[in-house]
Amino acid sequence: MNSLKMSFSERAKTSSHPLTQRLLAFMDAKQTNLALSADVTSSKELLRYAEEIGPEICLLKTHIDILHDFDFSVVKRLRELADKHQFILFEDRKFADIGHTVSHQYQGGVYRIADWAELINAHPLPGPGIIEGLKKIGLLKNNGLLLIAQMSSKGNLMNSEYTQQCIAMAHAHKDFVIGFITQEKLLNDPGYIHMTPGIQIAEGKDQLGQQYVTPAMAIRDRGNDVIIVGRGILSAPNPVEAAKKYKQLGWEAFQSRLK
Ligand code: S5P
Repeated sequence: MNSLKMSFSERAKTSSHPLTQRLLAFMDAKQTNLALSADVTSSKELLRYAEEIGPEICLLKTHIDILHDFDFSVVKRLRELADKHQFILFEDRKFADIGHTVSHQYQGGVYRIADWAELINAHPLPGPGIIEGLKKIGLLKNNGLLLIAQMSSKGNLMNSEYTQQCIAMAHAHKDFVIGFITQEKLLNDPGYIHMTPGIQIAEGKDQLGQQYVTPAMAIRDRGNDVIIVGRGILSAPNPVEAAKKYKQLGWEAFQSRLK
């Protein structure tokens, strides 16, 4: 069956990964395929957005290392808000080193990412060892991994051969890799989730190479599942209203592809 035509709850049944099942269930129940990229530098702001925008999203993406006032109580509170509002926590750490090193970066250090972020991402560039290093830590906790198969930024080096190798690496670790960061749907397996950044209401770009497409282009035309929105929401005059708008646009685009 064409996975583009399936509801998220139907797709949940095709995956044995508890995180995939939970994410797809949230999406279906809350009728949202919106992820907030909460790229802010103060923990107060981060927690405020999680509380206020939490009801609109299926997933909250952090760059925890850009907080100027991090301490572990912030992620404890974030976890409480994720459970209260039913969204997944995704730390956008973009691991990119050998397996041994990433296992420490994931489990330890100041951030102890594996303890609170059920979802992380990695560049497959170093080879399968990076997945093995992360999986060693994450699998026992029922965490999951997204492989970065394509990027939104202009001039990035990920050609189609790289993307294909990334898909092959995902298949070899289907117990831990739950999907991709990508600009387009990569394969028809309903168990993989395609998440896409570089989204704003209108097409465009920023001053540093970021390129934007609209929610409809990303979801309806290119077959992605989740839109990841940062400044489109955070820089709006009213971020909560903006989040509601993106939620509506993302969901309408998803509905239109079911027809
Ligand atoms: O290809 C990518 C992959 C990612 S994860 N392009 C991206 O922009 N991202 C992330 O998505 C980026 O690190 C940032 O946190 C977010 C986009 O933010 P926006 O403000 O441009 O919407």
